[in-house]
Amino acid sequence: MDAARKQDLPGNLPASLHAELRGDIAVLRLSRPQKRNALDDDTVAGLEVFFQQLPGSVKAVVLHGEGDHFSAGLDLNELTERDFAEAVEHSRGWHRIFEQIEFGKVPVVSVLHGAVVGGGLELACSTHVRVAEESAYYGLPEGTRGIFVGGGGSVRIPRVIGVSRMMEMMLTGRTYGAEEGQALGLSHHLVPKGEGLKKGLELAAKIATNTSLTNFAIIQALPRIAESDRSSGFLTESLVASLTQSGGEAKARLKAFLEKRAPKVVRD
Ligand code: 1HE
Repeated sequence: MDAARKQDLPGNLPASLHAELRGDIAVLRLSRPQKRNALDDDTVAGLEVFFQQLPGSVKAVVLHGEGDHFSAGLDLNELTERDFAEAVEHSRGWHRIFEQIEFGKVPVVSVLHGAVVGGGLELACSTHVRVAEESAYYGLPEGTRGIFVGGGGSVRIPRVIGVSRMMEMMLTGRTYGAEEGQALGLSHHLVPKGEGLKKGLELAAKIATNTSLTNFAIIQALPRIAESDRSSGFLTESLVASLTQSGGEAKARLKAFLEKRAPKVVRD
Protein backbone atom coordinates (compact mmCIF):
# COMPACT_ATOMS: atom_id res chain seq x y z
CA MET A 1 0.00 0.00 0.00
CA ASP A 2 1.12 3.51 -0.72
CA ALA A 3 2.23 4.85 2.69
CA ALA A 4 1.78 8.50 1.70
CA ARG A 5 -1.82 7.90 0.66
CA LYS A 6 -2.58 5.81 3.73
CA GLN A 7 -1.86 8.91 5.83
CA ASP A 8 -4.76 10.58 4.06
CA LEU A 9 -7.24 8.40 5.94
CA PRO A 10 -8.15 9.59 9.42
CA GLY A 11 -5.51 8.29 11.82
CA ASN A 12 -7.49 8.92 14.99
CA LEU A 13 -9.79 5.89 14.82
CA PRO A 14 -10.55 3.60 17.77
CA ALA A 15 -8.98 0.12 17.89
CA SER A 16 -12.38 -1.31 16.91
CA LEU A 17 -12.08 0.20 13.42
CA HIS A 18 -9.39 -0.54 10.87
CA ALA A 19 -9.11 1.60 7.75
CA GLU A 20 -6.94 1.25 4.70
CA LEU A 21 -6.75 2.64 1.20
CA ARG A 22 -6.72 0.42 -1.86
CA GLY A 23 -6.19 2.87 -4.68
CA ASP A 24 -9.20 5.16 -4.67
CA ILE A 25 -11.27 2.79 -2.51
CA ALA A 26 -11.23 3.10 1.28
CA VAL A 27 -11.84 -0.15 3.15
CA LEU A 28 -13.21 0.14 6.66
CA ARG A 29 -13.36 -2.95 8.87
CA LEU A 30 -15.33 -3.32 12.08
CA SER A 31 -12.58 -4.91 14.19
CA ARG A 32 -14.09 -5.98 17.46
CA PRO A 33 -14.63 -9.67 16.76
CA GLN A 34 -14.33 -10.68 20.43
CA LYS A 35 -17.61 -8.76 20.96
CA ARG A 36 -19.03 -9.76 17.56
CA ASN A 37 -18.47 -6.22 16.33
CA ALA A 38 -21.06 -4.86 18.75
CA LEU A 39 -21.28 -1.11 18.21
CA ASP A 40 -20.11 0.69 21.33
CA ASP A 41 -19.86 4.48 21.64
CA ASP A 42 -16.20 4.57 20.61
CA THR A 43 -16.87 2.60 17.45
CA VAL A 44 -19.83 4.73 16.42
CA ALA A 45 -17.86 7.93 17.14
CA GLY A 46 -15.05 6.44 15.02
CA LEU A 47 -17.48 5.89 12.14
CA GLU A 48 -18.26 9.61 12.29
CA VAL A 49 -14.59 10.57 12.21
CA PHE A 50 -13.93 8.20 9.31
CA PHE A 51 -16.78 9.38 7.12
CA GLN A 52 -16.32 13.06 8.00
CA GLN A 53 -12.60 13.06 7.30
CA LEU A 54 -12.63 10.89 4.19
CA PRO A 55 -10.06 12.37 1.81
CA GLY A 56 -11.25 13.80 -1.50
CA SER A 57 -9.28 11.16 -3.45
CA VAL A 58 -11.57 8.38 -2.17
CA LYS A 59 -14.32 7.46 -4.64
CA ALA A 60 -16.07 4.67 -2.75
CA VAL A 61 -15.96 2.92 0.61
CA VAL A 62 -16.23 -0.78 1.41
CA LEU A 63 -17.42 -1.56 4.93
CA HIS A 64 -17.01 -5.07 6.32
CA GLY A 65 -16.61 -6.91 9.61
CA GLU A 66 -13.85 -9.01 11.14
CA GLY A 67 -14.54 -12.48 12.56
CA ASP A 68 -17.66 -14.57 12.07
CA HIS A 69 -20.22 -11.77 12.13
CA PHE A 70 -20.77 -8.39 10.50
CA SER A 71 -22.23 -6.89 13.68
CA ALA A 72 -24.22 -7.92 16.75
CA GLY A 73 -25.72 -4.42 16.88
CA LEU A 74 -25.74 -2.00 19.75
CA ASP A 75 -23.34 -2.80 22.59
CA LEU A 76 -25.86 -3.82 25.21
CA ASN A 77 -23.40 -3.22 28.06
CA GLU A 78 -23.57 0.52 27.51
CA LEU A 79 -27.33 0.58 27.17
CA THR A 80 -27.97 -0.41 30.78
CA GLU A 81 -26.28 2.74 32.10
CA ARG A 82 -28.27 5.38 30.19
CA ASP A 83 -31.10 7.53 31.51
CA PHE A 84 -33.87 8.92 29.27
CA ALA A 85 -32.04 12.10 28.21
CA GLU A 86 -28.83 10.19 27.49
CA ALA A 87 -30.76 7.60 25.50
CA VAL A 88 -32.29 10.31 23.28
CA GLU A 89 -28.88 11.88 22.76
CA HIS A 90 -27.38 8.48 21.96
CA SER A 91 -30.05 7.65 19.39
CA ARG A 92 -29.81 11.12 17.81
CA GLY A 93 -26.06 10.61 17.58
CA TRP A 94 -26.53 7.38 15.63
CA HIS A 95 -29.00 9.19 13.36
CA ARG A 96 -26.50 11.95 12.63
CA ILE A 97 -23.67 9.54 11.94
CA PHE A 98 -25.64 7.06 9.82
CA GLU A 99 -27.01 10.02 7.84
CA GLN A 100 -23.39 10.89 7.11
CA ILE A 101 -22.99 7.43 5.63
CA GLU A 102 -26.21 7.47 3.60
CA PHE A 103 -25.90 11.09 2.51
CA GLY A 104 -22.12 11.32 2.62
CA LYS A 105 -19.41 12.10 0.13
CA VAL A 106 -19.23 8.78 -1.70
CA PRO A 107 -21.14 5.53 -2.20
CA VAL A 108 -20.62 2.87 0.46
CA VAL A 109 -20.68 -0.88 -0.23
CA SER A 110 -21.21 -3.11 2.79
CA VAL A 111 -20.16 -6.75 2.96
CA LEU A 112 -22.40 -8.76 5.25
CA HIS A 113 -21.79 -12.11 6.86
CA GLY A 114 -22.94 -13.94 9.96
CA ALA A 115 -25.12 -11.88 12.28
CA VAL A 116 -26.39 -8.64 10.79
CA VAL A 117 -28.69 -7.80 13.64
CA GLY A 118 -30.20 -4.85 15.44
CA GLY A 119 -27.96 -1.82 15.02
CA GLY A 120 -25.82 -3.91 12.65
CA LEU A 121 -28.77 -4.13 10.27
CA GLU A 122 -29.46 -0.42 10.78
CA LEU A 123 -25.86 0.30 9.82
CA ALA A 124 -26.06 -1.98 6.79
CA CYS A 125 -29.24 -0.27 5.63
CA SER A 126 -27.52 3.12 5.66
CA THR A 127 -25.08 1.82 3.01
CA HIS A 128 -25.88 2.01 -0.68
CA VAL A 129 -24.92 -1.42 -1.99
CA ARG A 130 -25.05 -4.56 0.14
CA VAL A 131 -23.18 -7.77 -0.62
CA ALA A 132 -24.06 -10.79 1.53
CA GLU A 133 -22.13 -13.98 2.03
CA GLU A 134 -24.16 -17.19 2.41
CA SER A 135 -23.63 -17.11 6.19
CA ALA A 136 -25.45 -13.79 6.61
CA TYR A 137 -28.63 -13.62 8.62
CA TYR A 138 -30.76 -10.67 9.59
CA GLY A 139 -32.69 -9.97 12.76
CA LEU A 140 -34.11 -7.22 14.91
CA PRO A 141 -33.82 -8.63 18.44
CA GLU A 142 -34.79 -5.25 19.92
CA GLY A 143 -38.38 -6.50 20.22
CA THR A 144 -37.38 -9.43 22.39
CA ARG A 145 -34.86 -7.37 24.42
CA GLY A 146 -37.56 -4.93 25.56
CA ILE A 147 -36.22 -2.05 23.50
CA PHE A 148 -36.77 -0.46 20.07
CA VAL A 149 -34.59 0.36 17.08
CA GLY A 150 -32.76 3.65 17.64
CA GLY A 151 -30.27 3.96 14.82
CA GLY A 152 -32.67 5.00 12.10
CA GLY A 153 -33.98 1.48 11.54
CA SER A 154 -37.66 2.42 11.61
CA VAL A 155 -37.00 4.98 8.87
CA ARG A 156 -34.65 2.99 6.63
CA ILE A 157 -35.59 -0.68 7.03
CA PRO A 158 -39.27 -0.28 5.98
CA ARG A 159 -38.00 1.42 2.83
CA VAL A 160 -36.13 -1.79 2.02
CA ILE A 161 -38.49 -4.57 3.18
CA GLY A 162 -41.75 -2.78 4.08
CA VAL A 163 -43.31 -1.86 7.42
CA SER A 164 -45.30 -5.07 7.73
CA ARG A 165 -42.29 -7.35 7.40
CA MET A 166 -40.18 -5.27 9.77
CA MET A 167 -43.03 -5.27 12.28
CA GLU A 168 -43.26 -9.04 12.14
CA MET A 169 -39.48 -9.40 12.56
CA MET A 170 -39.56 -7.23 15.67
CA LEU A 171 -42.68 -8.78 17.18
CA THR A 172 -41.66 -12.41 16.76
CA GLY A 173 -37.86 -12.21 16.78
CA ARG A 174 -37.82 -13.92 13.39
CA THR A 175 -34.59 -13.95 11.44
CA TYR A 176 -34.12 -14.14 7.68
CA GLY A 177 -31.29 -16.11 6.09
CA ALA A 178 -29.03 -14.92 3.31
CA GLU A 179 -31.17 -16.23 0.45
CA GLU A 180 -34.35 -14.78 1.91
CA GLY A 181 -32.52 -11.51 2.55
CA GLN A 182 -31.42 -11.45 -1.06
CA ALA A 183 -35.01 -11.98 -2.26
CA LEU A 184 -36.22 -9.20 0.06
CA GLY A 185 -33.58 -6.69 -1.03
CA LEU A 186 -31.62 -6.73 2.23
CA SER A 187 -28.69 -7.63 0.00
CA HIS A 188 -28.15 -6.84 -3.67
CA HIS A 189 -25.56 -9.56 -4.26
CA LEU A 190 -25.24 -12.98 -2.67
CA VAL A 191 -21.86 -14.71 -2.80
CA PRO A 192 -20.26 -17.83 -1.30
CA LYS A 193 -18.53 -17.76 2.10
CA GLY A 194 -15.30 -15.80 2.08
CA GLU A 195 -15.98 -14.03 -1.22
CA GLY A 196 -17.81 -10.98 0.05
CA LEU A 197 -14.90 -8.62 0.32
CA LYS A 198 -13.65 -9.49 -3.16
CA LYS A 199 -17.12 -8.83 -4.59
CA GLY A 200 -17.48 -5.65 -2.54
CA LEU A 201 -14.17 -4.35 -3.84
CA GLU A 202 -15.12 -5.25 -7.41
CA LEU A 203 -18.39 -3.33 -7.11
CA ALA A 204 -16.66 -0.37 -5.45
CA ALA A 205 -14.15 -0.29 -8.31
CA LYS A 206 -17.02 -0.12 -10.81
CA ILE A 207 -18.72 2.62 -8.81
CA ALA A 208 -15.43 4.53 -8.76
CA THR A 209 -15.39 4.65 -12.56
CA ASN A 210 -18.66 6.64 -12.64
CA THR A 211 -18.28 10.39 -12.71
CA SER A 212 -18.32 11.94 -9.24
CA LEU A 213 -21.25 14.09 -10.31
CA THR A 214 -23.32 11.07 -11.29
CA ASN A 215 -22.49 9.27 -8.03
CA PHE A 216 -23.40 12.44 -6.16
CA ALA A 217 -26.75 12.61 -7.97
CA ILE A 218 -27.46 8.93 -7.33
CA ILE A 219 -26.81 8.97 -3.60
CA GLN A 220 -27.99 12.52 -2.84
CA ALA A 221 -30.78 13.27 -5.29
CA LEU A 222 -32.36 9.90 -6.08
CA PRO A 223 -33.55 8.98 -2.56
CA ARG A 224 -34.85 12.50 -1.98
CA ILE A 225 -36.68 12.56 -5.31
CA ALA A 226 -38.20 9.17 -4.53
CA GLU A 227 -39.58 10.53 -1.28
CA SER A 228 -40.89 13.83 -2.60
CA ASP A 229 -44.27 14.44 -4.22
CA ARG A 230 -44.46 13.60 -7.94
CA SER A 231 -44.43 17.12 -9.24
CA SER A 232 -41.42 18.18 -7.13
CA GLY A 233 -39.76 14.92 -8.04
CA PHE A 234 -40.15 15.47 -11.78
CA LEU A 235 -38.80 19.01 -11.52
CA THR A 236 -35.83 17.99 -9.37
CA GLU A 237 -35.08 15.11 -11.73
CA SER A 238 -34.96 17.47 -14.71
CA LEU A 239 -32.61 19.81 -12.90
CA VAL A 240 -30.31 17.02 -11.76
CA ALA A 241 -30.34 15.39 -15.22
CA SER A 242 -29.41 18.69 -16.83
CA LEU A 243 -26.68 19.28 -14.28
CA THR A 244 -25.05 15.91 -14.89
CA GLN A 245 -25.35 16.21 -18.69
CA SER A 246 -23.65 19.58 -18.72
CA GLY A 247 -20.42 18.17 -17.27
CA GLY A 248 -17.44 17.80 -19.64
CA GLU A 249 -16.87 14.21 -18.60
CA ALA A 250 -20.47 13.26 -19.46
CA LYS A 251 -20.12 14.83 -22.90
CA ALA A 252 -16.84 12.98 -23.49
CA ARG A 253 -18.39 9.66 -22.44
CA LEU A 254 -21.43 10.09 -24.68
CA LYS A 255 -19.19 11.02 -27.61
CA ALA A 256 -17.02 7.96 -26.95
CA PHE A 257 -20.08 5.73 -27.14
CA LEU A 258 -21.33 7.33 -30.36
CA GLU A 259 -17.88 6.87 -31.87
CA LYS A 260 -17.97 3.21 -30.80
CA ARG A 261 -15.09 3.65 -28.37
CA ALA A 262 -17.08 2.90 -25.22
CA PRO A 263 -18.23 -0.51 -23.98
CA LYS A 264 -21.79 -1.67 -24.68
CA VAL A 265 -24.15 -2.75 -21.94
CA VAL A 266 -23.63 -6.46 -21.41
CA ARG A 267 -25.55 -8.92 -19.27
CA ASP A 268 -23.56 -9.88 -16.09
C1 1HE B 1 -22.16 -8.46 22.95
C2 1HE B 1 -23.17 -8.24 21.99
C3 1HE B 1 -23.91 -7.03 22.05
C4 1HE B 1 -22.27 -10.16 21.60
N1 1HE B 1 -23.58 -6.16 23.04
N2 1HE B 1 -21.88 -7.56 23.90
N3 1HE B 1 -28.01 -7.17 19.70
C5 1HE B 1 -28.39 -8.41 20.10
O1 1HE B 1 -29.32 -8.59 20.82
C6 1HE B 1 -27.51 -9.53 19.62
C7 1HE B 1 -26.73 -10.07 20.79
N4 1HE B 1 -25.72 -11.04 20.39
C8 1HE B 1 -26.00 -12.32 20.04
O2 1HE B 1 -27.14 -12.72 19.89
C9 1HE B 1 -24.83 -13.22 19.79
O3 1HE B 1 -23.69 -12.67 20.45
C10 1HE B 1 -24.48 -13.41 18.30
C11 1HE B 1 -25.57 -14.26 17.62
C12 1HE B 1 -24.32 -12.10 17.54
C13 1HE B 1 -23.12 -14.17 18.20
O4 1HE B 1 -23.17 -15.35 18.97
P1 1HE B 1 -21.80 -16.05 19.41
O5 1HE B 1 -22.15 -17.35 20.09
O6 1HE B 1 -20.87 -16.11 18.25
O7 1HE B 1 -21.10 -15.04 20.46
P2 1HE B 1 -21.45 -14.79 22.01
O8 1HE B 1 -20.78 -15.83 22.85
O9 1HE B 1 -22.89 -14.58 22.24
O10 1HE B 1 -20.75 -13.37 22.25
C14 1HE B 1 -19.35 -13.23 22.31
C15 1HE B 1 -19.07 -12.03 23.20
O11 1HE B 1 -19.62 -10.88 22.58
C16 1HE B 1 -19.75 -12.13 24.55
O12 1HE B 1 -18.95 -11.42 25.47
P3 1HE B 1 -17.98 -12.21 26.52
O13 1HE B 1 -17.31 -11.11 27.28
O14 1HE B 1 -18.89 -13.08 27.32
O15 1HE B 1 -17.05 -13.01 25.66
C17 1HE B 1 -21.04 -11.37 24.34
O16 1HE B 1 -21.57 -10.85 25.55
C18 1HE B 1 -20.55 -10.24 23.46
N5 1HE B 1 -21.63 -9.65 22.67
N6 1HE B 1 -23.22 -9.32 21.17
C19 1HE B 1 -22.60 -6.44 23.93
N7 1HE B 1 -24.86 -6.73 21.18
C20 1HE B 1 -29.26 2.11 18.25
S1 1HE B 1 -30.41 1.00 18.76
C21 1HE B 1 -29.90 -0.56 18.25
C22 1HE B 1 -30.50 -1.58 19.13
C23 1HE B 1 -29.84 -2.92 18.97
O17 1HE B 1 -28.92 -3.13 18.22
S2 1HE B 1 -30.51 -4.14 19.93
C24 1HE B 1 -29.78 -5.59 19.36
C25 1HE B 1 -28.59 -5.96 20.17
